[in-house]
Amino acid sequence: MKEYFPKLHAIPYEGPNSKKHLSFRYYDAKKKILGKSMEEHLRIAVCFWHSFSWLGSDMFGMNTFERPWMREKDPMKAALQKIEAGFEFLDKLGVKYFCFHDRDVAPEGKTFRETKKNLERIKDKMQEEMARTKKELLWGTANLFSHPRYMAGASTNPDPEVFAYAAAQVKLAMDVTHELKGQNYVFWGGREGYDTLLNTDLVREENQFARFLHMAADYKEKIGFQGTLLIEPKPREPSTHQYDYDSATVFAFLQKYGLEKKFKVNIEGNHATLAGHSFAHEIAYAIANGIFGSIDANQGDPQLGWDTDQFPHNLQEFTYAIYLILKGGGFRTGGLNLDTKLRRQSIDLEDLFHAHICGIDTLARALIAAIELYKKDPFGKFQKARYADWKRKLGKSILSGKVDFPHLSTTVISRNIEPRGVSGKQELLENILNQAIQ
Ligand SMILES: [Mn+2]
Repeated sequence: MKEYFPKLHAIPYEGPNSKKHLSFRYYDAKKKILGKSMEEHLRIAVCFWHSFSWLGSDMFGMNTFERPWMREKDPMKAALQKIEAGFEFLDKLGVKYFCFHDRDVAPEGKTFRETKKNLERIKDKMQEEMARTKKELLWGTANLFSHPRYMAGASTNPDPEVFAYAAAQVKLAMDVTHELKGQNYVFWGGREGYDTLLNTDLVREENQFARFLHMAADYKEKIGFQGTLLIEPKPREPSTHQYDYDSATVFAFLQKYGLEKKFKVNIEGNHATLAGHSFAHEIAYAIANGIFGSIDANQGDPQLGWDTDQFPHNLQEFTYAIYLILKGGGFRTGGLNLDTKLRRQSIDLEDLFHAHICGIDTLARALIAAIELYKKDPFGKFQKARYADWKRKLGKSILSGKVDFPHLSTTVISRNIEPRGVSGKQELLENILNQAIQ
C-alpha cells in the first residue's frame, strides 16, 4: 500500500522530559487514572474535513497546502487515497476514533443515485481500513451547507424539494454511520438560520426544522441505531442568525417540539466563544439540563471574530472543561473530536502531526490536572458551603412553595432581617485552578 507520510513514524509516549518534538509528553493512551485509561477518558477523534480535505484556503486567499492524496484527478480515486492517508495518519498518531461528513470522504455524483453509490463504495473502504487499523467511528454527519442547493437552508428551506433532498442525504449518512458502528450522529445546521427577516418566516422555518429532526429520530429507531443524535450549536457564520445559537437555545427548541429526550448537544469550544459564552458555560449548561453529549475540541483566536478552529493549547480552559465533564460523569457515547485546522502557513505534512500532538497533549495534560481537581473537589466544596443556608429553615420554606411575598415580608420585619454579604472568593478559586495545572 502507498505510504503518504513516509518520513513520519508512530508517535511514542516519552514523558514530560522528552526532547523529541514528535512524541507525546502527557498522552499515554493506556495509562490508567481514576479507573480508566487516558484513551477511555478522552475518546479523542481526528476529523476528515479540516485535516484531509481542506487545503488551506480562507475567505481572502486560495489553497496553500499541497497534499499527496489530492494529486489524483479522478474524484473517486482521490477519495480512496484520502481514506488511506487518513487511516495511515490515525494509525501513526495512535488515536482510536475519527469523524467524517459524507462530502469530505466521497464526491458528489451527477445524480443523487450516483452520489449514493460513491458514498457506499467509500464506506466499504472505510470498513476495510477500520478493521486493518482497529479504529472506530466516533460520529458521522451529512454536509447540508456547501452545495448551492442549500444556500437558503436544508430543512428550513422555502422549497420542500430541498427538504426532501436533505432527508435523503441524512438517511444515507445515518445508514453509513450505523453500518460503520458509529457512536453518534451529528447535525450541524450551518444554513439552518437566516440572513434577513425581510424574506424569512422564522416560525415556519423552525417548524420545518423540528419535523426534520423528528424524522431523523424516527429513522434512528427504525434501523436500531444505538448511537446518540447530537445537535451542534453555533450562533452565526455562515448564516447571520442560526437557530441553534447555543446550548440554551437548542434546549428550548428541543423542549418546545418534544425532542429533548431524543437529542443531545455536541459543544464546540470556538462556537461557545462566538456565542459570547465561555466553553465551560456551554458544557455546564448542557450537563445541568441532561443534554450533554460530545465535544468538538478547538479554540478561537481572541483577536479574530470568526471561527478559527485552532488546535487546543489553552491548558486552563481545557482543564476546567474536562473537570466539568468528569463531574458530570464523563463521556458516554461522546468524546473529544479535534475539529481543528492548521494555520494556513503550516504547509509541511509534518505540521499535521505537530498540531495533533499539541492538541492531544493539551487534552491529556488537562485531564491529569482535572482529575486532581475532581478528587479534591475544591470548587464543589466551596459551592456547597456558599449555598448552605438554602438547606436551613428559611431557605427550605421558600423552595417548598408554601410561603409567599406577604409571608416573607412579615418574616423580614418581625425578625429584623439585615443580610450581610459574604466573599465570593473568585481570585482564590482562580488560583486553585491554576495550581492544579502542573
Ligand atoms: Mn465543529
